[in-house]
Parts: sequence; structure tokens; C-alpha cells
Amino acid sequence: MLGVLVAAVAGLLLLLLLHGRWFPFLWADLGAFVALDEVYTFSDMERRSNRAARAFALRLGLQPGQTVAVFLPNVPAYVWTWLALAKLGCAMACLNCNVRGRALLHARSAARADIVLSCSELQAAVEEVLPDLKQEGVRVFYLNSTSPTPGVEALLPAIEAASDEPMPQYHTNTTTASKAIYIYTSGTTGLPKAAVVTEMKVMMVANLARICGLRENDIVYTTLPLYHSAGLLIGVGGCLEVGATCVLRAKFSASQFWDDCRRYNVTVIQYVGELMRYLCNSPRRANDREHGVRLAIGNGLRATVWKEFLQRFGPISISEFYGATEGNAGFINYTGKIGAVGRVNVFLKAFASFELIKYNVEEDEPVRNEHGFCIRVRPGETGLLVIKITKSTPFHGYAGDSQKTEKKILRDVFVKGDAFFNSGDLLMMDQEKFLYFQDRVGDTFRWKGENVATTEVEATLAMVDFIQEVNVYGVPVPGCEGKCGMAAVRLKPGQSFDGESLYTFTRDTLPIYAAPRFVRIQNVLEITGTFKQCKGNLVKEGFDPNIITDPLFFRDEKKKSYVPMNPNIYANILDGSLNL
Ligand SMILES: *[C@@H]1O[C@H](CO)[C@@H](O)[C@H](O)[C@H]1NC(C)=O
Ligand SMILES: *[C@@H]1O[C@H](CO)[C@@H](O)[C@H](O)[C@H]1NC(C)=O
Ligand SMILES: *[C@@H]1O[C@H](CO)[C@@H](O)[C@H](O)[C@H]1NC(C)=O
Ligand SMILES: CC(=O)N[C@H]1CO[C@H](CO)[C@@H](O)[C@@H]1O
Repeated sequence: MLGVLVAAVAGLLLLLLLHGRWFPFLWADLGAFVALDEVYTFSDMERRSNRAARAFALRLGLQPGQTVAVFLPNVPAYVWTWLALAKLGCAMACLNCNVRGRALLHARSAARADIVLSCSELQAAVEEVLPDLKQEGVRVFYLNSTSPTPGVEALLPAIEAASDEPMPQYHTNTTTASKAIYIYTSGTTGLPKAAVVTEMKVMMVANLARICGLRENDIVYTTLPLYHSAGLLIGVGGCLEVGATCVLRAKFSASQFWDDCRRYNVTVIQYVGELMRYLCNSPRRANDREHGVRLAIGNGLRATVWKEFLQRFGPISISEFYGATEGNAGFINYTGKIGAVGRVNVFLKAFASFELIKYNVEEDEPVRNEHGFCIRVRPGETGLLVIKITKSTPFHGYAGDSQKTEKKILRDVFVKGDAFFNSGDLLMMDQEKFLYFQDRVGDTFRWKGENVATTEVEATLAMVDFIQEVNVYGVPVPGCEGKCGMAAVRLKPGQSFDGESLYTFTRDTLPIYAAPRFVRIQNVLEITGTFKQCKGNLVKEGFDPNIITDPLFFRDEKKKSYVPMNPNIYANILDGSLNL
């Protein structure tokens, strides 16, 4: 009963061993990649990656162990570049192709990649950061036949001239512990963190689709970005692993979704919760149920959307999984229980010892008993998911940031000296041991009936040219439901706060309910102890100008600017005469 194993990503290890293989890719000429209307069979990809590997080694002088950043949209080149780098024993840092400017530079340097591979479609974004990259000694290339940018070489001619003779899939020095990929997770401190994904993790995650029921004759439709693990490792990796066909689309489109599924005879789709919500919200069509999709693999699907989706689009199996890129274990619903992300069983407990512990949301920290240890929650209660860090469930942390890595580790949980990965997620287990995702710790608050994801707001504000670092949280306002958005900001050295430009920027980039109503300027954002405590104190101090000595600003919708907060405005908010 292999199916039983699959609840934990850690359990996949066993599955792999049963299959007797250590490396994930099956090189049969079975599947294919279809992107727009370019079709690559597996052997096309294999030959193309051989050429690329040789050209990279020769022209870029790549050495095993080096990291190369790719800054590409969802294109077939992503796949052969990945394979080529694997053959050279190089790690690939997957830069988010929507990120610009300072955030892009940060992502590059976090992975210590001194080569960036991009393409001419991203010319403007590349040119914006090129002077900085050059100064940092970084070389940039386009995977195209010509380059429109001076100082950026076109690499395609060299690739096409190289030999496509077979070469080993992996460098001899590659082991399961080698760093394979860096995936950026939107961190709680604004700038993304580069999570290290080892070869072992690549194998385990690429096996997830198989475990969810992906078969060789399936056609998988991937609209998720390849710079995240769901698209790259589960989608593309999963297809490579079982020999299925992958239909790659540059961007998700709700109106094109089912037409694409029909046109390419898609049998399996990948989703995130929002994607399913968009599909459910799109206008009904007579042919909503005419498709060959039998399975959907993804995460973040709420029970209500899940029901609606099935009612509207027909009987599709849904494999909802739970897991963080950097996490050391995950779950899959292998039962089909609506809303559940998985079910606990002995196997899971044996492979990944996880616990749900009591969490104090106000204080933003786990509750500890009189001996200083954490407390397990009872069935039906929501608790913080923590997963024991062991040899078989290791935690690899974030590149070049031991401080952030340490912050994800919870120590002395049940006995002195133990260590758990702090998932930052609140889950609930019911009487029948089904697990349900509830919320992210400190990451979301509700305002005007909408969920505000602080990480998204932070990622957006991080783009503002005078902002160095930002921390977003919700503050209670007397007489208002939910919490009102507030941002603590550290300015770039030598820059000053510009209320009008921040107003315009947030109006253009954020939904109105997500734009922070209050901004507080701090000069010590990152050195105020651990991040969680720091958010807790900020929430406590709220937006009271009588307490806060930092410069404090209020978003004034009439003046279309962030204006200095004063006791007058404060009093008007409290007595309700100024309606937020
Ligand atoms: C540039 O290269 C990318 C990656 O290989 C490719 O997808 C794109 O079509 C190329 N663009 C042009 C104009 O050739
Ligand atoms: C492979 O590893 C060995 C032992 O660590 C080292 O001596 C050798 O230089 C490595 N080979 C390459 C090509 O990096
Ligand atoms: C989809 O299936 C139909 C019927 O089997 C076939 O005629 C068509 O060529 C297939 N489409 C693609 C893109 O493979
Ligand atoms: C991995 C797995 O078994 N997933 C199951 C999740 O639930 C659906 C039903 O909605 C099942 O069909 C899947 O097999």
C-alpha cells in the first residue's frame, strides 16, 4: 500500500528507495513539453541541455558548485537551462521574473550567483539593474540569438554551435546533499529569502505529482511560475519524473484556461487557491464541464471554493498538499476530504514527527508551561505546526542568512535541546485526525472584510525607491472590525520620506484595503531582537502619536498623501469623526 506513505514529503524518500533510483529524471522519450505551440520531446530537451551545458562550461567557465541565477519567464529555455546546470553540477537560483530593481539585486546577491541568464523579453528589467550588476562583477547573458543591450552577450549562437552528444545527467561531485536550486520565499521582513533546495529535496518534491496520481500518459497544464517550487519542481519536475507531458503557459489566464485544457487534451491541472477562485468567479459557459481534466494538484484551496469548483467543473480529483519550500516535511490529502490538507497516520508520524502546539496570537509566540516547554493542542483546537528537525527531515535554511535560518528553528520544545522547524502556519486537526490549514502566523489580518497578506504588501512596498526595509502589520482601531494596515519603514540612507509619491504608488499597486493607513519611520528595523517580537511590540504601540516618538504618517485620502500624524487626527479617529 504505497499510497499510504504519501502523506509526508519525508515519506517520499522511502518511495524513491523502493523504486531503486536516486535521481529524479526518467529519460524515456515519452513525454513532451508544449509551450505556446513549440513542442519539445524529452530527447529534444536532452539534446538542447547537452548543448547548453557545453556552451555554459566553455563560454562562462562554469565550475561545479557555482550558482547561476536565471531570470526568465515561463519558457522552454527554463527547462533546458535547469537540466544543463544540473549536468555541470551548478545550482540554479530562480529569480522571480516580476521583481525589479533593488529587490532583484538583493535576490541575486543572496544566492551569491555571479552569472545571470535572462532573455531579451526582460530587457527593460535587466537594463535597469545592469550598472549595479556590473559593479558587483556579475556577468549577464541573454539566451537569444541577438542582444539588444550593450554589455549583455547573446548566448544562443554558442549553444547552437555546441555538440549535443550525450553527457552524464549529473556531475560526478553531485550528491543528494548538494545545493540544487534556490527558491525565493516571500519573507516576513519584506525582501525575499533564498531557500536552499538540495538534490534530495528536488527528488522528493518531483515525486509529489506521482504520489498524487500523475501517470506517464497524463498531460499536465502548468500556468504557475517556474520560479516557485510548485511550477518548477512539482509541475515540470513531476513530468520529468514520470515521463508525462507538460503544457507550459507563460501566465495564468482565467478566460483561456479551459480552452487550453480542451485544445491540448489536458488531464491534470496545477493550482493555487487564488487560481481556483478566479476560475469559479469567471462567467459561466455552457461547456464548463467539457474537458478531460481528471486531477488537480495544488495547495491553498478553501473548502467553499473546493465545493464550488467541483459543482461547476465536474468530478475532478483534488490533491491538496501542504508544504513550504524550505520546510522539512509536508502533507497531502490522500483521502479526498474536502478542505483537509492531509490526515495523520503512523507512517507520517514515523517519518516526520510534527506537532501542533498552543500558540499565543497576541504575543506572537508559542505558549510554554511552567517548565518552559510547549503544549500540544487538543483535537479541534488550532495550533502552530512544528516539525522535528532530524537527519531524515533536515532543515537547510536560507542562503547567506544564518540569522533568518535560526529564526525558523524552535528550540527546547518538549525536551531540553530538541529542535523543530517553525512552519509559521496554524493548523487544526479534527477528531478523525484530518488536518486543516487555518492561517499564517502574524502574516494576515482582516480589514474591511478582506484578508490582507502582510508579505504581499511588504513585497510591494519594498519596490519604493526610498524604502530600505519594511514591516507590515495590522493595528486594532477602536470601533472598527478587524485590523488596520500599518507599515514600519526604514528609509534608505540619505533618502527622505515622500508622502505623495508613496500615496500614488500604493494607490496604483495595492487594493485600497491593503494600502497601509499608517506609516512609521524607524531606523533600527532589523536589529530589534527577533522579528516576531518586533512585530508584537509594533502592534502594541499602534498608531498613537502620544506614545510613538518615531515620525508617524497618516494616509489622507483627501490630500492624496501620507501626512504627518498629530494628536488631532488621532483623537478624530478614536471618536469616529474621522472614518477610516
Ligand atoms: C529570447 O530567448 C527566450 C529564451 O530562450 C525565448 O523564449 C524568446 O522567444 C527569445 N526571444 C526572441 C525574440 O528570440
Ligand atoms: C570533485 O570533488 C573532489 C573531492 O572533493 C575535488 O578534489 C575535485 O576537484 C572536484 N571536482 C571538480 C571538477 O570540482
Ligand atoms: C487531442 O486529442 C484529439 C483526439 O484524440 C486529437 O485529435 C488531437 O490531435 C489532440 N490534440 C493535441 C494537441 O494533442
Ligand atoms: C494524493 C491523494 O490521494 N489525493 C486525493 C485527494 O482527494 C481527492 C478527492 O478529492 C482524491 O481523489 C485524491 O486521490
